[in-house]
Amino acid sequence: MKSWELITNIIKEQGVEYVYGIGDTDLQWYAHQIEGLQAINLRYEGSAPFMAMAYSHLTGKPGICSGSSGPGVANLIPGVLEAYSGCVPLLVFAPSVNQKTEGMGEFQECDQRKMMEPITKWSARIPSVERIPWYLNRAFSLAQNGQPGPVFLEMPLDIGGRIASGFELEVKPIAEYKKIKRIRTAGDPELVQAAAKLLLSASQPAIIAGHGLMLSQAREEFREFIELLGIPFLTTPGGRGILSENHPLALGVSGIYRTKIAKEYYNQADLLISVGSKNESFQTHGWQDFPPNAKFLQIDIASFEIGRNWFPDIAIVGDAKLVLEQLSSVIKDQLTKDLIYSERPRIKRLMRDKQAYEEEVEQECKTEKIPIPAKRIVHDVSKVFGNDTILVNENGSQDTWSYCYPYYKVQEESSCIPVAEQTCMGMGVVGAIAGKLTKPGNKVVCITGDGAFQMYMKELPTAAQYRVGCTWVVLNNSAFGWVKYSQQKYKGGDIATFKIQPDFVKWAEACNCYGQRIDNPSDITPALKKALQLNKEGVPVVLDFITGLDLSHFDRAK
Ligand SMILES: Cc1ncc(C[n+]2csc(CCOP(=O)(O)OP(=O)(O)O)c2C)c(N)n1
Ligand SMILES: [Mg+2]
Repeated sequence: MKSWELITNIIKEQGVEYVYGIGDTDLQWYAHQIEGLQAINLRYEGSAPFMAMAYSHLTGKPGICSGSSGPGVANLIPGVLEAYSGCVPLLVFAPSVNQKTEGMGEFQECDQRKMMEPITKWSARIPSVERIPWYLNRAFSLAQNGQPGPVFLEMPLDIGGRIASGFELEVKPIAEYKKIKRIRTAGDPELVQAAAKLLLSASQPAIIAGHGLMLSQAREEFREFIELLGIPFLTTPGGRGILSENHPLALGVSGIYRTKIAKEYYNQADLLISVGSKNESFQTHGWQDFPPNAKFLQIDIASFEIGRNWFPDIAIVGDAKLVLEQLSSVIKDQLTKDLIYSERPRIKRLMRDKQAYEEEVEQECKTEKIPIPAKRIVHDVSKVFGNDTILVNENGSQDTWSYCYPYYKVQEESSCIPVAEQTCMGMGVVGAIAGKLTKPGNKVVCITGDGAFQMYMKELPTAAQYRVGCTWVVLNNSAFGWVKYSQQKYKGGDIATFKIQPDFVKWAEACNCYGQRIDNPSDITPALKKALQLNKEGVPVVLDFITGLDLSHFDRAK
C-alpha cells in the first residue's frame, strides 16, 4: 500500500464520502480507486475548499480537499480562510518538496505551512510514513473538536512519493487507525442554574442562533428550548436553517439582513441569548444592534469567544446541544404553569405582526418593474422552490435580498449553505455543486450576483460532467453592484460597471448546461419551473435575470 493510499483509506474509514481537488494530487488519485470514496475533480483548486465546506455543512463531517505544491496550495487560501472564519472542519492536504533537497530551489518549493498557519487550527508536515495514522488521527480530532476549523497537512515527496508512483508501505492501514469521534462538553451546572433564573425572569427574551448550533447538530434541542419559554429567534447566516422560517418564533437573519418585525421585537428585548455565534460585524451592525435594555447570556463552545464583543451577564462554555438540553431540563423543573408558547400574549401578537408583514412583502414583490427588482426574483424563487430546498448564499448586494425573511423563506426540510464573515465571492457558486452532490434528493439553488458568478463560473463544466442538477439564479446588473453603489454615492461616479459582459446563456450552453435570459416578471415562474424540471434530469441550469441595483434592504435593517 502507498502512503497516499493509506490516507485515503483512513478518510474513508472516517465516513467521509467526497474529496475535492483538480485531480493532480495522489489524494484525488487514490480516492478515485476506492469504493465508497469519490474524488470530485474540478477545473480550479480554489473551488475545492468551498465545496468541502458545503459538504461539511450538510453532513456534519469534516470536508476534505487538496492542492498540488506551491501555486496549488496558494489557490486554496481563500476557501481555507473562509472555513477558518466560519469554524468549518476541513482537512486540507498537499504534497511538498523532497526534504533532502529542501531550500535548494526545488520545483514549486515554498513555505506552505507558514502560508496556512494563520488560517488553520494546525498546519503540519507528516515527517515519516510510520506517523501517517498519528497525523491523521490528530487532524480529524483537531478539526472537529472544540471550536472546529480547518487543518493543513503536507506530505514531502520523500514520504508520499512522486505523483502516481509512491512508496510501498508495510503498515496495515485500518488496524493502526482509531476512528475519531466528536467530544462534547457540557456547561457548568452552577452557571446553567443561574442562566435558567435569568431566562425565567425575562419578559421579552430573544435569541441569536449561530453557526455553532449547526456544527453541534442541535436542531431538536434548540426547538425544545425556544418553545419551552417562547423565545423568538434570529439566526446568523450560518445558523439559518436550524428551523424552518415558517416556525412561529422565526424572525429571520440578524444584523444587516434583519427585517421589520425582527427589528421591532429585538430592540425591545430584555434578555438576549447568543448561542454559537461570534457576534461579528455584519451580524450585529458593527455591534450596534444590542437591545438597549437587555441582559446578555452567551453560550459558546470556545471560551475565546466569550465577551469578545458584547460582554455577557452570564456565559456558559459548552457544546450547544448539551447546554440547551441542560437549560431545558432545569427550566422544565422550575416552570410553574405549563403554557404552550403560542398561547403567550407576546407570541400571539408577534405571530399576528409577522403574518401582516408577510402579506405586505407579498404585495411589495408583485412589482412589474423592468429591470426586475432583485426582491421580486428572490421572492418568486422562494415560492417556486419551496420546501426541501438548499439555498446557497453569495455575497453581493442584490443576492442578499435572499438573506432577508420573508423575501426568501427557508422552509420545511430545507437548509442553507452560508458564507462566513469573510464573505468570499464565488463560494456559493461552487458550493451549489457540492450541495447537490451531497444531497441529491434536495432542490439546490444558488442566488448570486453576476460578479461573483464570473469569479467561479469556470466550474460549470464540472457540474455538467457530474450531472449535477442545481440552478444558478444570476442577478445580473452588469456590475460589482455593491461597489458601484458606494462609489456613486460617495464619489459621484463608478469604475465597477462592466463595459463588456459575457453572455451567460451562451456560456452555459458552451459548458453543456442549460441557460435562459429573463427580462420580464411574467417569465420568472415559468423559467424557475423549467429549471427544476431540468435539474431533476441532472442538467445544471443558469438563469440570467436582468436586474438593477436596490440596496434599500440594508438601509431598512439599521
Ligand atoms: C473574493 C472577494 N473579493 C471582493 C469582495 C468585495 N465585494 C463584496 S460584494 C462585491 C461586488 C459583488 O458584485 P456582484 O456579485 O455582481 O453582486 P451585486 O452587488 O452586483 O449584486 C465585492 C467586490 C468579496 N466579498 N470577495
Ligand atoms: Mg452585479
